[in-house]
Amino acid sequence: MDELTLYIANKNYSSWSFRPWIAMTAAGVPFREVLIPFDNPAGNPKFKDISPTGRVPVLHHGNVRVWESLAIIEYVAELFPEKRIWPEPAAERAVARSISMEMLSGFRALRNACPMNIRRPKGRLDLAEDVKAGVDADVARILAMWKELLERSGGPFLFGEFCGADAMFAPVINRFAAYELVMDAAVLDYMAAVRGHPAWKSWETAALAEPWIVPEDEV
Ligand SMILES: N[C@@H](CCC(=O)N[C@@H](CS)C(=O)NCC(=O)O)C(=O)O
Repeated sequence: MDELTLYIANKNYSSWSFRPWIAMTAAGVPFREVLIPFDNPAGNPKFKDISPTGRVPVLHHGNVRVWESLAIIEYVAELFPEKRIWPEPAAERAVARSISMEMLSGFRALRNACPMNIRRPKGRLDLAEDVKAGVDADVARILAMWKELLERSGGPFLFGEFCGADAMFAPVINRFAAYELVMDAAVLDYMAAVRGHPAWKSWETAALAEPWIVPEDEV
C-alpha cells in the first residue's frame, strides 16, 4: 500500500488537523506527518499546493487526495477496518457519525470565541452577553450529548473504547479545559481520560515545543 501522508498545521492551534491526527495515531495507523505552520492568521499560501481547498488537514495516498477532517477519518477507517476506528454495532456507529457531523458543521460560537490553544494557561474569558449566550448554548448541547453517551457506554470514552467521535471532539476538550467551561464530574473524568491518552500526550508535547505564536488565537 502507498504511504499515507497527513498534512497538518501548528499542533498548538490547528484544531482541524488535530482530529484525524489523533484518530489515526490512537488507532495505530501508520502515516507520515508533514507540518506546515500558519504564516498568517488564516493559513498559509502553501496549503494551496497540497490541498484543493487551500486548507489543512489533507491526506495524500498515492494519487488520492482526501480533505475535510471527517472524510480523512472515514477513508482511513475503510483502509484499516481491523483498527476499528468507529464503534460496533451499526447503531452505535450511526450515533458516533451523527455527533461527528454535528461537530463538523456546528458549535460555531464556541469555536469562534474560544480557539484551541494547547499551551494556554487555564482561565475563564470575560465574554460579551450575546457571545456568552452562544457559547453557553454550545456547551450545554455538548454536555448533554456526552453525558448521555458516557452513561450508556460506562466510559472511559464516549463509546467505551477511543473512537473517531472522541477524535472529532478532542479540540473541544482542550477548549473546555483551557477556558474552564465545565464542572460536571463525569465530563471531567472523560476529559481526563482523553487528555491522558498517549496520542493526546504526544500531540501536546509537540505543541508545547512549537515556537510559533498566532496572536489572533491568543484570547
Ligand atoms: N472543514 C475543514 C476545516 C479545515 C480548516 O479550516 N483548516 C484550517 C486550519 S485548522 C485552515 O487550513 N485554514 C486556512 C484557511 O482557511 O485559509 C476540515 O474539517 O478539515
